Amino acid sequence: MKAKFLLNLTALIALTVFASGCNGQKNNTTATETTTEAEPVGPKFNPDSAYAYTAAQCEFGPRTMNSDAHEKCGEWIIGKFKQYGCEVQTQKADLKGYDGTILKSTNIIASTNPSAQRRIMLCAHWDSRPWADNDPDSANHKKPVMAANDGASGVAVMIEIARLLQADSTLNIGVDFVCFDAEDWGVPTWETNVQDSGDSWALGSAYFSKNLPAGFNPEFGILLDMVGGEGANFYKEGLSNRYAPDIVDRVWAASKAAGYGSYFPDQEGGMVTDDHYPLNENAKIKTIDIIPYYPGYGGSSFGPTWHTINDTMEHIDRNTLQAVGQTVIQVLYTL
Ligand code: AHN
Ligand code: ZN
Repeated sequence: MKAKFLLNLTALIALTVFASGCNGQKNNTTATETTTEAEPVGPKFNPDSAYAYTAAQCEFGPRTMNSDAHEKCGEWIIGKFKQYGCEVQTQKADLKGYDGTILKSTNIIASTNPSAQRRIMLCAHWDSRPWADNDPDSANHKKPVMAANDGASGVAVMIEIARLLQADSTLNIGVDFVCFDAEDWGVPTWETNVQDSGDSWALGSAYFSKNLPAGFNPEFGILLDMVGGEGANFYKEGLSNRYAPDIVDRVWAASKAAGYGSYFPDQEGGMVTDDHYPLNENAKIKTIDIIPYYPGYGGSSFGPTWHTINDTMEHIDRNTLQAVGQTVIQVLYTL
């Protein structure tokens, strides 16, 4: 693998300040400033397009497991990836929720350039959480989450990338877009008798990690989780740093080269049990998680709308979608 970073650290601005001292002698002071020049490569990510794909999913209503909106949205997602030239397969399974509910789960796998040996996985979950159990008003805890950010945003960024890849024939590698189902049926906060050991989440990706489609072998993966929220910053997530530090460094460097480094602080955030965990642990596919971290916010480190009834289009910011989308494009085009 060739690590080629288009990071240009050589823009040196020399400021020479001449000052006269009271004795008439000249003082010559030189200050040196280093800046990082952005060098974006690849097609331009269209934030309006990604925003529209986010809204389109929300228009079905909350895509909670076993619901009609979920079924219809799944068909819509498949149709979009097909429209943009991907080969699409589905992986269906009946999975058991923490409460015994049978969840009719469908993972959607959409591939560009199927004959390419060298492949990268992009992934996101597409189901909505059935309970807004982190809402400040407990009267809302049993209402479903619209999941504009926590669900639709990651899928939308992937669909926009699929559109761009179809229009651009210069990329020789293949991309496997995987939409995981049944991520967000994790133990709700009101279930004080049920212990949340972490394994009630990410059921679709756990199943996928133990039942990989034939020949599925990407070099690494990037999970997009809540990539459209206003005010989001993406700190280096702990499990990503543990399993795939080289991929984390590559993606964070790409964010700077793409011109979006301000969204990706070079600091570690929390550790999150998410869809990348089973991929790393079971399938041994190095996968990192791009997930927001709000260090100053008390309500949730994932931000103010997480698992609340306010996770709606009103709180989706096109600039966040663009920062993540253009960073991922940068990674794909600098491999
Ligand atoms: C846990 O709360 C254990 N994981 C969060 C994963 C998640 C939920 N991502 C989006 N929704
Ligand atoms: Zn969630």
